[in-house]
Amino acid sequence: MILDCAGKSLDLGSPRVMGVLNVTPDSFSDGGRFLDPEAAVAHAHAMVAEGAALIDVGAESTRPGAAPVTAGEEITRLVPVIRALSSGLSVPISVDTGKPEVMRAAVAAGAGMINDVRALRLPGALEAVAGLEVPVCLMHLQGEPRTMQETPRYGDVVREVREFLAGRLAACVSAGIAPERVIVDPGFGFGKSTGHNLLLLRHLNTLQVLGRPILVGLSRKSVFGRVLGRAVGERLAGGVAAAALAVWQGASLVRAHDVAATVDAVRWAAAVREARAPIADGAGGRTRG
Ligand code: PT1
Repeated sequence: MILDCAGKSLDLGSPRVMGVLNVTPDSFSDGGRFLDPEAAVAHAHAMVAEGAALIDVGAESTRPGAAPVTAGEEITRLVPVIRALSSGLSVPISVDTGKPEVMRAAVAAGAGMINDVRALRLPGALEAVAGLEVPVCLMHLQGEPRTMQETPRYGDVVREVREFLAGRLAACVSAGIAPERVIVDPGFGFGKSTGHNLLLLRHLNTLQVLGRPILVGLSRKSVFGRVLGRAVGERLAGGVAAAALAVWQGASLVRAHDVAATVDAVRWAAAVREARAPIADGAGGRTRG
């Protein structure tokens, strides 16, 4: 499946890595490092050289407890970086935002995808995306970013996340957004306990009934701290293992900070997933389709 991201194509025929580019003063793992547009552009190019198929630029930190940002501030931080990237970068740029005015400004500056952790639930967001011609990632989030980790509650987390995403996909279609433009994401770490996150990864394959590509973001998240006892700078091996398991379960896109290592994990998991027994009839090593 090939997605058209404002003229740049994203080939999901095999799973890919989305590199994270934060232009925030307070991101949980690299806050403030890429606020300077030149440093941000250099980091994006480095991630593409490491094999990223897409760069996700965000100016609003949505990790638990992060401070809200106005649309004007988001636009001020994002637009110079997106402008600089869209001309020089071979891969598409996605913009991590829920605000309709930011979506429009980012696409006008050259972004080719919307990544919305609120799944187009802010007023005007569905209409904004309907009026743009780019793919959109719908993510599940329980509650509000600031307080979502206080009391995550589910009966059956896997089923509730799947039904939420099915509902948002239907809302997109009603708003005039073709389902072929939609990617879905269970939202690891967004209003989920350790057990909820583990169950969602264990049963990620059940999201395949939605018929849309699956994106996952686990890179450096606190669930690795809770399960493995690792600080934020020590979560690479856990993240790589999680990326492989996600691809094994059908994920098409893995959002990650550590691109080179994640690309190897994703390619390895895909190679094993696609392995087929040779036909034992003298077919000379050709494999079953
Ligand atoms: C994600 C994602 C995202 N994650 C998509 N976009 C973040 N589509 C930002 C923690 O527990 O998974 N999918 N955009 C980052 N969010 C978090 C959440 C960061 C939780 C850290 C934690 O540490």
